[in-house]
Amino acid sequence: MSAMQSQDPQIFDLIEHEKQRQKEGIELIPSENYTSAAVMEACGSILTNKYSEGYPGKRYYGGQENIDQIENIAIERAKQLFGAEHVNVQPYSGSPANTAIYFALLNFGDTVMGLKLDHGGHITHGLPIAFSGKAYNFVQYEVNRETGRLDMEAIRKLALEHKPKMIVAGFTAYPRDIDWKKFKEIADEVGAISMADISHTAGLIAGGVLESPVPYFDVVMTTTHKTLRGPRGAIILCKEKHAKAIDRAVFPGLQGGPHEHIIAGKAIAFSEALKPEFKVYAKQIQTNARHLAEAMKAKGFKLVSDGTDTHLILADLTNKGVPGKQAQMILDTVGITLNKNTVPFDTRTPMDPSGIRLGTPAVTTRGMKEPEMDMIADWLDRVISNIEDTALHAKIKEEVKQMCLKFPVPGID
Ligand code: DSN
Repeated sequence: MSAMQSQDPQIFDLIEHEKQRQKEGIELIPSENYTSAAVMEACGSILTNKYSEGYPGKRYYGGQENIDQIENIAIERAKQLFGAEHVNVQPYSGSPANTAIYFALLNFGDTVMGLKLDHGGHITHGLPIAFSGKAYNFVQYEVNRETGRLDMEAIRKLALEHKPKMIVAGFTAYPRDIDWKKFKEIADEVGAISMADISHTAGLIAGGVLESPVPYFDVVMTTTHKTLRGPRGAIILCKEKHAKAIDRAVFPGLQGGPHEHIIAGKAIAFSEALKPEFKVYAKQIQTNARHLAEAMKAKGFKLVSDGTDTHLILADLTNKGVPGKQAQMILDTVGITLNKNTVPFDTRTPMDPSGIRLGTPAVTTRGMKEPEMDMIADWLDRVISNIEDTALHAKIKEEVKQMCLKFPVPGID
């Protein structure tokens, strides 16, 4: 019996049920993944006991001889993986990382440009009710109504009009590749700092499938747990000239003691992403997403931007007559997990939007390929086209489970 099982059976049982859910279901939330057993061991290690405010070689507490080495290894591996001049591995997660970047390089009230949340941006990219939207004067750009894609000329015009101090690119619900060079050109033209949030696509960039903003941009950040497949957390990469400001903003500006158990997990994930097999994984994520997108289109799904270049698909279910919330709820009951999502120019509300967002990082980690993508498209179609048919849902739930059990889950099986 494990220590947790005997001491706290209530939590133990819930984790066991969650294990079962993760094994028997299809995980399509595009920001989720299955991290390796090695990463999980680091995150569950005795490193959680240690405080280490400061940076390697400049800490406030004693006993740092091992911690400093771990953090330095994480930094060096991240630099190598992304070709970055400077890396801070301490941000607790994506939102604190973005906040630290703004705190480092802007003054409160400065004008910043970011993509609107319901067009694929993030709450930290200037949502009016969020800290970003309250502390800074965010001017929000949109995608084009007809194409569902960024209109770089419209973005340039907005930048020329508002002269932002920073332009934020990189998104959470945008299925297409991003023209980093063009964004950088626009930023340079108006004298803005260029900031890229590659939280969703970092694994595809590290795996060489998508172009990287790191050579061009002043600052780039990513969470470490999405396509990058590491532990929950984030890192900030920047040009050397911003290094001091970024480090000071993370600590002591915004955070206290870094989570060194997670930093150890990040270091392990970076070494995994540096291996040749990660390139194969990244390519297959994209191949699976493209295949799934085409298979969904063949079943009459309407996709925002008509497809994907990445790991992510955004479907507008208006033509299917099923709102995103209901689709998410019913798909949950058959073991298919994805999330309801607004689509650009949505006429419904964020809590009950028109769309669903799905992606392939987790299913690709399990080894699923094109034939399984066809099966997934078929199940999505049968469930959504028969949203009230509980007998059919029960049958599909069993089919989903039988397929899933053929594909091991790293860290569980
Ligand atoms: N929650 C993340 C996502 O799902 O994209 C963004 O913070």
